[in-house]
Amino acid sequence: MPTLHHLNHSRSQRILWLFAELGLDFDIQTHYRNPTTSLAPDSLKSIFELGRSPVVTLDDEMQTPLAESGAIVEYFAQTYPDALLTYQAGDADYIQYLYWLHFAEGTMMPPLIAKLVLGKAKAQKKPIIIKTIADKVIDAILNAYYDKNFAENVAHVEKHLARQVNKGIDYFVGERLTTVDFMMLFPLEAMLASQPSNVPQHIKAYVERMQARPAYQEALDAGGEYNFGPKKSA
Ligand SMILES: N[C@@H](CCC(=O)N[C@@H](CS)C(=O)NCC(=O)O)C(=O)O
Repeated sequence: MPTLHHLNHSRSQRILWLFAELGLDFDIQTHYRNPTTSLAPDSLKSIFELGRSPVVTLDDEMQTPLAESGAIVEYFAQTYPDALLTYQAGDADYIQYLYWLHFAEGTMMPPLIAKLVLGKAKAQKKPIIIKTIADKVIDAILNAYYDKNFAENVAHVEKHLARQVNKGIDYFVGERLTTVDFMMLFPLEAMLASQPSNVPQHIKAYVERMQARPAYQEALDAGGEYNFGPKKSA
């Protein structure tokens, strides 16, 4: 049985959702972020030397840790082909499928993380003189690159999802749930959780559709703390 090394409030929610959609039996070991630094605890380093999550260990002889959420979703999609979570070379949707699968970590996540980290740096307490200068530098970096880059990505995703909706399709790519949905939901729901008023309509509707899936809900229950999930109504 595979073991998922899960980190609270993290990309490993992708894997919990994937496992729930596949109806897979698995063990879960939860590691908790340091509440001050948000970094993963050292316990994860004993599993995988970079100490990041998600990581899956398999019951194979090699005990090789399988890391990178994109690699994990591909591994399980290929191990369970009957679940039809991929498109293959020769399929009409293959190029789009491949593009968006890699877009998630390759293009969407980097400016999102940079904005998050720089926002945290700005919010940190510091003497007023240092703060004034530091904030100017941070704003200059954001203005020069990350804000524009992120806004372009969001517009690109929104346009794509509008095309899917016009075709009457609920999913990110092709005509059915694929590994792209597991990969793309995380940055989109992180964005929706942190700046709900700035999220365009098709992205918002897509996130809500995926979050309403029974397997997604099951994954939420399995994972515990997750800041980017749907807001619980009071
Ligand atoms: N590209 C990797 C990123 C892995 C990653 O950075 N995970 C974050 C959680 S979302 C992490 O473990 N952060 C804790 C740390 O860096 O200490 C993936 O998709 O799996």
